[in-house]
Amino acid sequence: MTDLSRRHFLRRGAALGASLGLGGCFDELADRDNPVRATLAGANDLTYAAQRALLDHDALAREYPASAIRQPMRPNGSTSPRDPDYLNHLVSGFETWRLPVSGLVDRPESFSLADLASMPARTQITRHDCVEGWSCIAQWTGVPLRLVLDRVGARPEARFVVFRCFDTMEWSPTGPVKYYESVDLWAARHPQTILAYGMNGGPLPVANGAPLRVRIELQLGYKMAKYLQAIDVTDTLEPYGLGEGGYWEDRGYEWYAGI
Ligand SMILES: Nc1nc2c(c(=O)[nH]1)N[C@H]1C(S)=C(S)[C@@H](COP(=O)(O)O)O[C@H]1N2
Ligand SMILES: [Mo]
Repeated sequence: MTDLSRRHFLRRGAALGASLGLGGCFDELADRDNPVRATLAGANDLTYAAQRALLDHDALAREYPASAIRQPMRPNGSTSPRDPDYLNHLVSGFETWRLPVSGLVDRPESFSLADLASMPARTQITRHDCVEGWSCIAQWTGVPLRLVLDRVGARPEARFVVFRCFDTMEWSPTGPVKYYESVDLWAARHPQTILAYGMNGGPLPVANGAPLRVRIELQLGYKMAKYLQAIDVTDTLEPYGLGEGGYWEDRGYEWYAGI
């Protein structure tokens, strides 16, 4: 399949999803023969270059009306981190939680939730597609990541933004293996890429990543790191995890998870 016909197929898949009347989460995709599922699986073949060629910053992921929101947003992966530093923040209502944004930046800064909430906000109702084959529509509110990158002064040589998370996925002989993710600066600066502190009109629930998670609406669910602990601006992914750019990427998933 050429990239263009694959793109066409993707659009058909999205339309099919919409025509099923999916006002929220659905599990029809659990059916291995479902074409939407094939679309999601095939999305991993959409190369980075192909999507970049077809999309520019004005191309947005589809946004939905409020009537499409599913309450609550179906949680997945870590839903209740037991890590002591996370639990300390949780019991104190994230009062002293700060998000350090550092690395290849001119003005490293640690942001409190109040700092982030005082910056211009964006609210969007989008469909989250998990690679496992389910989707869920929710409303997200947060600060565009590009505003944060501009404030810290991301340097021109920066290539990636790495999201480091509180939650331990497993233990290795050298200690806890924490969830992490990364995107390139293009995706980081996309208008719908936000650091979300709000969901469906309320604060972000713990199950969905409190106090802060990223939304990257043109990519699959596993890119959308929850329980953010720190953000690094970098020119290499090598020092993180096994070097593939994310917890799941280190275990074989595609780094560029376009939908
Ligand atoms: N820190 C962290 N982020 C994560 C995960 C996780 O286990 N830990 N799971 C990912 C996956 S696979 C999905 S589908 C989404 C689920 O987000 P939700 O719980 O809001 O549905 O979070 C992603 N981000
Ligand atoms: Mo997922």
